Amino acid sequence: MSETLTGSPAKNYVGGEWRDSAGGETYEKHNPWRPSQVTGIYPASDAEDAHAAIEAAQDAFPAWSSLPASARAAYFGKAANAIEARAERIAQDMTAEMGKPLREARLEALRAATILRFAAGEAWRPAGEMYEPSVPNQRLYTLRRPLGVVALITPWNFPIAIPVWKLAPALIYGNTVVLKLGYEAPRTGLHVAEAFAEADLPPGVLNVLTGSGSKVGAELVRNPGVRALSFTGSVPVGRSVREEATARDCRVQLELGGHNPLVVMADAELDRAVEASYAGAFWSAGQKCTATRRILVQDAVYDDFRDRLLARVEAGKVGDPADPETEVGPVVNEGAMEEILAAIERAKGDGTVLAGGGRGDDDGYLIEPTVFEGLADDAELSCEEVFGPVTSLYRFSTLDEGIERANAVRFGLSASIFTRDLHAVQRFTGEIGAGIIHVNSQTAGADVHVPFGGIKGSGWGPHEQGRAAIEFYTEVVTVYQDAPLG
Ligand code: UN1
Repeated sequence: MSETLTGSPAKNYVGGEWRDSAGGETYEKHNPWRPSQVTGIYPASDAEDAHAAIEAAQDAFPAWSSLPASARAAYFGKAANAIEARAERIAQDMTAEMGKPLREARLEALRAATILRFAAGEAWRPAGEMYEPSVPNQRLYTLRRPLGVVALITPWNFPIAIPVWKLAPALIYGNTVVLKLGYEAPRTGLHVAEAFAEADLPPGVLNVLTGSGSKVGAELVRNPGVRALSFTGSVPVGRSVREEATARDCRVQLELGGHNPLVVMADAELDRAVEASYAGAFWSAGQKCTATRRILVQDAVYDDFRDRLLARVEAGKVGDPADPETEVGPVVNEGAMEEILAAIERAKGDGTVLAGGGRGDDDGYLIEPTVFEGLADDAELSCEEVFGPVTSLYRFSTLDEGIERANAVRFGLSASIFTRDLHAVQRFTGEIGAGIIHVNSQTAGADVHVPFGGIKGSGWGPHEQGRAAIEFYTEVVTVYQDAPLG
């Protein structure tokens, strides 16, 4: 049996058992800060493992879906306690395997427990509606029913929050789950399986697989046993998932990329806007779909803002992600680093580098926090998502221009405005093309109890999280219930 740094089993969790992959294949995960360090060896699952997981989930569905929701919720309380009890280990593992700075990893581990507690509360909320009938002696109402087996394909960049924010509503509404973890962060997600195992969740209700999207993910997309599929990841993969799964009438939800603007008006509290820009662009090394990719600053304060942002970049703590002071750590792997550096090199031909622009460590996959200016709105970096610590400054004059240029991308996930002007806020919240809008706060971040999701090219299907999650994980049926005549 392979062991992780923390000594827990590194296996799939299927039908309530810890299993190696059917084919016995494994893969090694390395630490992006010190790449010679192996953080664990994990099952390289394939279609056979997906079949076994789907079958286990199908077998578990009748009993799980007929439990009262409050009985399902009882497992959530225990699993949330188990996650809290091991939160520091989860955070350490997350930092070691995918490089998220420890201070953010700690918050994310606790956020997972909060999501479970919120979802447990859903057990006591109405799951249908009564209507006035059109005829005598009738009850007319809707029921929300679980779908069956749902598959969750999750990314490495929020390796516990995203799996949990998908599985929590899926399970509480009575579905059973096959969860595929991000290839680059299996250990973090396996902690969730361990927490539910400790909570004595019935076997097969939650099945967790590690491995690649092309092998295990692809089978979840095509297998007719999967009734609904929620995917967070890249635009091209998301689109092909949508094509294939919708063609077989599988319900699909996609959370994809972003190209999120932060607009600074001349009356903004500049230091606050600088802080939010730094956090939005560089925390987690910019590897969030909600990261700040474009900072649009009104003429009158542009130079002042730029100086303050560059001073903040200079003062930022960059390096070892396991140091709790570190704000910016490495990117996830060598391939990602090469891609980001290549995009930076190309952008040097389109604009000026004000800060960073290169690799920050000989060994770790660290990229210096990088700020561009002078890029045209149609330059590659102004339109395409580069998933790393890279952001650009743009100068604008009127609010109309700021909104129009902020909207001039195909994505629409999150957006921020910094201003004291209520008129500007009303215009921005009414017109900006984004599913998540922040006023005087950074573009990233997501509370557990409100909808999360993009518009335009950033997503597909109902939003996630909060009460909104009920839309994806249940089907509505309408019941005309006439009383017997006699
Ligand atoms: C956040 O900003 O805290 O993959 C969440 C992503 C998004 C989640 C962002 N789906 O980056």
